[in-house]
Formats: sequence, structure tokens, C-alpha cells
Amino acid sequence: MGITLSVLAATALAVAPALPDTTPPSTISVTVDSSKHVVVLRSGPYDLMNMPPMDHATMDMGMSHDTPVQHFAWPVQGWLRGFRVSLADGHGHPVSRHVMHHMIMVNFSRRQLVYHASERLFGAGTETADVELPATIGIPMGPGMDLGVYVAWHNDTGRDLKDVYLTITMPYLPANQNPRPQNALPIYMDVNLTVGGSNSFDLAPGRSEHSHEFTLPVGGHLLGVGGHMHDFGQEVRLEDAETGKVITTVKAELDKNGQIEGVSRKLFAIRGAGMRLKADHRYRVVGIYDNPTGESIINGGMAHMVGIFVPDDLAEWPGIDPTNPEYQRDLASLNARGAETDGHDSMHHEAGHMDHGSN
Ligand SMILES: [Cu+2]
Repeated sequence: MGITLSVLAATALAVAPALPDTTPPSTISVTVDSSKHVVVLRSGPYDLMNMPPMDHATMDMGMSHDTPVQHFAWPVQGWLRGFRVSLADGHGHPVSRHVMHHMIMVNFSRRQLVYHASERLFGAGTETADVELPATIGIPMGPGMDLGVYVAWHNDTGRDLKDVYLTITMPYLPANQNPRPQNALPIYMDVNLTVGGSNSFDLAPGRSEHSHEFTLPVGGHLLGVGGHMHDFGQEVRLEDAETGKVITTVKAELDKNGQIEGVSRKLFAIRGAGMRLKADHRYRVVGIYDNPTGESIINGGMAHMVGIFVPDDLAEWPGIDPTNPEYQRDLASLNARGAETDGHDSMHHEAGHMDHGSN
């Protein structure tokens, strides 16, 4: 983090003298509480220097302190139900969740449905609430799955924070759960993704539309959806590209100045039905913006829909193809995160905004 922090420290100097960068290497530990059915991950310590407030421009410059991906082995057979996040300092005092700009959990042992890219199990941002799925569904997990977590910190509390620890509590259903939950996996559909690169686009003045067509290698049901957009977003919709029919839409929630506050969510079903999606059928995800500024906003747009997907047959889920160039680019971008030697990396727009999860 040497270069990242010194660049940011220079910016922050006017506000407060920066601490020297003495962050000790942070470690990760994983424990299982099999009576409470939780896997608990603890990572830290992190020394987080105060940074200027994050506005939308700095956010798009990725102005945050990115950790590398920290790997660990998932320890139990069962179904992941969600996650809870807490932050505390070395004395156990709570630290504001706000300093965690985002956190992403990657499953390197499984592929995404739409992309040749590692599964993103879940993500949390500053405003994202903790998640717990209904007990009727769960994400199937096996011992030894290679998971990785990374965080983009942005401490704008006005003071430096020392020895911050992140705890992620992941409730699971054990393998002998009765009745057996349905296998539900995350699905991510972006209107403009270059896997391993960026998914943002320039926003032309006025109304604009970006879309991406795809097919699914396995059919199933969509149980719920959310999404992610930036300022002046309108909606993200999923369409049947063969009939033109709109399957579902999530709406941007804007304040009176057009700034994004969130994206609506929908839950169709907690078991059984939901929205049917067929294998080898063309679908289209469409993002609509309405930019009133009269000018193009460079890299101002981003639009994706995320959901919970129940495959007809989990055995049909596509395997990872390590020779696939898209897959290799995704892996390379994850491995490059938080690289100490590359100052440019910290100034990238969040490549993995695949990673933003839902607002
Ligand atoms: Cu974004």
C-alpha cells in the first residue's frame, strides 16, 4: 500500500498530518461455531489513515485503500445463508461501518453463470445492510472451496484509525438440514462489462441506453433481483431478447438532484417458482440513464442487475475453464488488487465493480 497511501496522504495533509505508513501485515483467521452454525472470519489489523470525504469524482478514481485478496478455505459442507459485518478497533470498540467503502467475497472454486469469471458470493458497501436468506434456500458450499475477501477502505471520519479488525459472520445450514434447502446461487448481469476490466461507460447528455445480450448455460428460476447504478440512473431491466418482453425491472432511487441513493429490490419467491429463465435462450440486460447536465460525463455510467438464481440442475453449472482468456483476465485483476508496487492500480476506476453487488 506504500504508494497508494502516500498519494492519499499528500491530499490529506492540509487537513491533518498523516501517520507514517507502519501498517503491520494483516492476517486472516477462520473459525467454525457448529452449534450456532456460523463461520466467522476475522481479518486485520488495518491502520486506516483519514482521507478526504469521498465524492463521486474521487469514488470514480477508486480513491480508497485497497487490500489484496486474502484467501482462505471454506470449512464446512452446507449452504451459506448470508453474512453480517462488524468492525472494531484493537480494544474491541466498535468502528463505524462507513469506513468500509466496499467488501467483496470471491469464490475461486466456482464460475459465474453469465461470465467466465470467479463467483462473487456477496459484497457489501457502506450502505448495504447485512444479508440473511430465508432458510428455504442457500448457496451450496463444500469444505476446501477457495474463497478470497478484499476490502476498499475509505476512512473519512476525520481521524486516523489504528488496529481495525473486520469480522464477517457467515451463517450456514448444515449438510443434514431437513427439509433440504434449494440450491441458490448469485447471478450477475452487467450492461457493459469487460471481464477483468471496467464496466463503466460515458454518459451522453439526455436519455441513453446500454445493453448486453447473453445466454445461460443452464436454466432455472430467478428468485429475487437488485441492482447498481450511478447518478442520473433510471432503471435496469432484464428482457427476453427473442420476444422483446420485459421480464423484470429494478428502478434507481435518486434524490432531488439526481444523485443515486439506491436501487429497488424485488423478491419473487422464497421457494419454488420465481421467474423462469431458459438455457440457451437470448436475454438482454438494459440500463437506462437520463443525464440532465447537457454534457457528457466521462465514465459516469454503470448498470447491472444482480439476483438469486436456482438452477434446474446444479450438476449442469458450468465449470471453470482455466484456459479461457476472460477467466484469466478476471483472475489477473483480482491478483493485482492492492499491489504495493503499482501506484496506478489505486487510481483505477473499480474494475471489479462487478463487485459492487447491489446498492
Ligand atoms: Cu458503480
